[in-house]
Amino acid sequence: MKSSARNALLITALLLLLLILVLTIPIAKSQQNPIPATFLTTPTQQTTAKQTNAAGWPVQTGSCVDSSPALGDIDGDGQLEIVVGSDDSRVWAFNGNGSVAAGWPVGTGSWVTSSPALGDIDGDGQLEIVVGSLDWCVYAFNGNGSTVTGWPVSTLNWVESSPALGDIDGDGQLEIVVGSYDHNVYAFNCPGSYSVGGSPWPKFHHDERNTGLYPLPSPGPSPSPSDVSLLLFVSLFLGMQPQLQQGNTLMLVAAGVGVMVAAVAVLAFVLLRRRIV
Ligand SMILES: [Ca+2]
Ligand SMILES: [Ca+2]
Ligand SMILES: [Ca+2]
Repeated sequence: MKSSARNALLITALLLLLLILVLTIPIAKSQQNPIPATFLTTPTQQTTAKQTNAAGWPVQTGSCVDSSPALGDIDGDGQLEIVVGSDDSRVWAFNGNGSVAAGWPVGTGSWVTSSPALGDIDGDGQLEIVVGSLDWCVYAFNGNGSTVTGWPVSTLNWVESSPALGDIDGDGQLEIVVGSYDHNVYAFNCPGSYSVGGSPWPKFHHDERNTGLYPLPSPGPSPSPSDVSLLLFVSLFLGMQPQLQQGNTLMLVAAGVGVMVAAVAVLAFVLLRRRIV
């Protein structure tokens, strides 16, 4: 092969490498700081929530509401309920339209300033509601408002704290962690196996960032740089637009770079052929 042909091939390879790097570096950076699925709400949804009440809301309890609401499908009907404590000494559960859920509210011995946590604490596949009360006790209720066997459990003073659910000792079983005005932090064993899906609202304000947002369906895994490179070459040789899961912008960038790569390759091929012939 002539030196000019080798040079053309080398230049083409370098151009291809440069284009792939230009595409994959921003994607690699985005994977280092992924946007949580829970933040993916539209500006329209946020604006509407601030300006007007949802149909059926607000709803009344019997006193002040210091507790923060927790969301979950506590009755298994596929719709979210809203669970919250009240200073009327009760725990309330509302349907999405503001009506009181069947079996609720349920009483405790004093104000419920604690915020509920929702999880499957007994391993039966159904959600339970765990919440503290100023009657010194931690309560656990089934989705229909009945009390879970073995609960409530008592501390030595008010339980203003909000329970947190998780496997704190790595044994695959759930623990309930909660503080008390008696200066202690308690961790109660539960028979339920721990899983993220089994505890959709495991703590105050839902998650470690205290977003208070119920998780949206996952957008799916982000494409790796190698996947993107492969898609580019597929688009180059088959003339297809690559389908990625990071939105239209990335799709357009990938398609544009694919076209550029194809153009460079064709140009290099023509130049090389002229040299050889
Ligand atoms: Ca429901
Ligand atoms: Ca359960
Ligand atoms: Ca555990």
